[in-house]
Amino acid sequence: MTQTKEQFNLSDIALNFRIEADTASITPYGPGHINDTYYVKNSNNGESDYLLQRINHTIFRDVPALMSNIYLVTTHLRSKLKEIPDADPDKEVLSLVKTNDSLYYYLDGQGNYWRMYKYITNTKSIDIVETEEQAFEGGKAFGRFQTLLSDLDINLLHYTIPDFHHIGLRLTSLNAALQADPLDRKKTISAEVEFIQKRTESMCAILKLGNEKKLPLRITHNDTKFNNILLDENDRAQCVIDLDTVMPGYVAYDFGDAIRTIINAAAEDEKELDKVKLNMPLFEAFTEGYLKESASFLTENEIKSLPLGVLLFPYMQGVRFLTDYLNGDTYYKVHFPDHNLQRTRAQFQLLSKLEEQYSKIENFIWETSGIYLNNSVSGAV
Ligand code: ADP
Ligand code: GN1
Ligand code: MG
Repeated sequence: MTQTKEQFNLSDIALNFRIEADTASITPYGPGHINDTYYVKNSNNGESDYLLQRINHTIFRDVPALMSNIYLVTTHLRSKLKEIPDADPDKEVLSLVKTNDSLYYYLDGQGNYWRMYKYITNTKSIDIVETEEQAFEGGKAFGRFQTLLSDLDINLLHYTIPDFHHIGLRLTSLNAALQADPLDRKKTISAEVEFIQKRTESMCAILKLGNEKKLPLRITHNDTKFNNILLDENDRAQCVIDLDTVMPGYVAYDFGDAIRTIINAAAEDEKELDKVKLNMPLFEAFTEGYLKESASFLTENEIKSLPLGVLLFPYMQGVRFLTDYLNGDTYYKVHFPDHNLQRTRAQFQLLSKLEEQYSKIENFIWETSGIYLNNSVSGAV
């Protein structure tokens, strides 16, 4: 589904939603790898624009369950923000638009699922973080997101993609792809396979802690790329977006995936590997923002697991990109034939750099958590 250029009558699809708009134009929008996003411009000046999204139901198999999660989470966040002075729930939480049938998704005649959000004006999302202020704001946004959701009943949430961050199963899928090798691509990736094999055991550390019940499951975002935060004109974090994968998970997953995109001076798919460098001040600023908001509810074991997440995420993304490369690029949108391989190499380069700085990363997280907890980190798990 992701690779074909399908034609849709977007204006007709938009008419199924209760929008107050004279639609001026509907145009493709955003850099996402999974869903298709369109910007719905309203010709009535001063009235809301919208975002229309076709949900990738090959990947998200149960769209009603997914939309139920998003409804639950946005409703909870909105009610929590109402209690916070100076917060503006209309700008700081995504607003879903109902269909004429009072649902939050529209199923078209071809079996495509669509949803609509209000467009939040005067915001931007960025792929590569430039300033420490942006990184700090991003940390606060994801920390606050987890904190505000920490009192929502986790059992109400569906797993929108089962075992999404289960590294053991990701490696099983890679092995299956290596066995099948439908496009005869295996011969070009022996260095990457060796890189993965060397680290298999250490990368299962978070899973192991979870299985031993040393880490609690929380409601986490699970796709904390920096571009899933909307920043306002002054670079203040305004709204956490892209809520498809909000479900139970470990906090280290969100922390690690965010650092993966913040600490890297280059793009996720950088071709010239010597441009992949660590920007430590951005890591530090994000960590400070994150712990400032979240340290009050994190356990000691959770704080200790955060650096493990920092290593796990470039590894896991590399494994996933490589698996998709072997399988013939069926999951991620690609823009040229070896795109997934290039992404893999950039992620593994990033991981190598992170490994060199691991003790610094670990120490910084630990020391910073102490500051925000007034040196009284809870020992409970
Ligand atoms: P994807 O899953 O494809 O990454 P996102 O939900 O992240 O899709 O949306 C794609 C882009 O659209 C985002 O990176 C952001 O720039 C923009 N965006 C998403 N939701 C909104 C919104 N409600 N208001 C303004 N911009 C938005
Ligand atoms: C996908 O949809 P998007 O682009 O935000 C992927 C994430 C990966 C990311 C890598 C549902 O996110 O898990 O981290 O690409 N989303 C899904 O850029 O697989
Ligand atoms: Mg996104």
